[in-house]
Amino acid sequence: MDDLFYASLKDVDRDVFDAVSSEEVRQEGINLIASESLTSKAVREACASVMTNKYAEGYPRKRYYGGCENVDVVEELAIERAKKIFGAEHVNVQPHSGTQANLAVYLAVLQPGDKILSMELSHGGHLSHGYKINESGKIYRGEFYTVNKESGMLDYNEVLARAKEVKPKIIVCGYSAYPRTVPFKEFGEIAEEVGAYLMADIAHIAGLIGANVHPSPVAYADFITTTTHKTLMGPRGAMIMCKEEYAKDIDRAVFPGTQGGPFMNVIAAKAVCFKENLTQKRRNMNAQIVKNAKSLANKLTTIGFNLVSGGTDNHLMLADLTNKNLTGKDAEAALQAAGITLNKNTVPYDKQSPFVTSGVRIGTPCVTVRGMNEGDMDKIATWISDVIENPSDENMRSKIKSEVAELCAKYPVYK
Ligand code: DSN
Repeated sequence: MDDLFYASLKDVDRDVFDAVSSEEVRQEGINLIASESLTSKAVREACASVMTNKYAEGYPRKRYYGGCENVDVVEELAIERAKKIFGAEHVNVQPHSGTQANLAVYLAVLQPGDKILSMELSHGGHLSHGYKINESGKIYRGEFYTVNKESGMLDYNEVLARAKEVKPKIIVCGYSAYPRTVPFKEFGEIAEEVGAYLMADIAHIAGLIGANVHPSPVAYADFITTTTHKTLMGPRGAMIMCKEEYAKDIDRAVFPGTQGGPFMNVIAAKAVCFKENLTQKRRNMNAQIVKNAKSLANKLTTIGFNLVSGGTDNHLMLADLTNKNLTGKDAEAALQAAGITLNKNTVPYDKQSPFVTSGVRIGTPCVTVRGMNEGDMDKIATWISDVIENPSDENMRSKIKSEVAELCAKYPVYK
């Protein structure tokens, strides 16, 4: 081995080392991005392990490469633990991302041109649910349902009527920006009535489901996909769960259908995060994520914010800023300048473009993981309000920025 092989990142590549160090500092700020979380040291150790070196096309004990005895152990552990968390019959832990997982399900059961019925993107859906600029909408035909205009919530009769009109091959439920409980049972009934498969994309709420603070789709959905890096607090990646009768089709659709070699270091980290999710500590944490979201939503409502659907049942809320005369884009920038990171987001029936938007999405996973509680949510709500009501007041922003730093110092992420 040469010297380069043993040298540390700091010595080999100062540019990358500095960017990583700055990212560590940035992550000590307030992060309200609903789709992000923080990984444990153990998860990060597995991610950075020597398993990154191993090719393992195939599945445990049926590989196309020699030397897979150790990676087989971690893949089997990941599968077994995921089954335990969710009570699923079959699990595939190889998908590299949520979009890859969704595409594999479509490949397993759809033919080109078949119809996917899912939530309209601007109402909280996802690109990979049949949207036309994504492969899912190029190969298959995306048709969409919406939330009810008055309530901002899903309406069973409206979705059923749309399903009867579209006659889809698959219905997708589970969202990126829906603050309410997903009615999986009702979706199961609708899918049965129109003879469609049901796929639940639980990426955002998987940790909440594992902790029993959101109902599970397992009894109703044919296929369940999720990323592992949101409320599950695992590495960036995904998995698919399904009934045993679809196991072979799903496995074939992942490999060799849509992917080659699995990322075995990431699968090792998935196994670790699933073990963590089986503990009472993680269940409590997911319950606290929901409590904090409710608390933040209540405070924001009290001080004059319009939340889509009037509040939240899960880890996120959508604030409609139309009454504040500020776009989501400008609110995101103003809050960032005050040390608060979140993302602009369309609200249902938005008149602004997806790049500008009328709203912001606010999520509580990251602040909860580091230990913040309901009292801290009150402070965060007040800062959000002060910044949004005074978007060009730089003095106010810098005052808030130091208060934010003070609160964050009480809850360090990387000790
Ligand atoms: N899952 C999306 C989000 O909610 O941020 C990104 O694809």
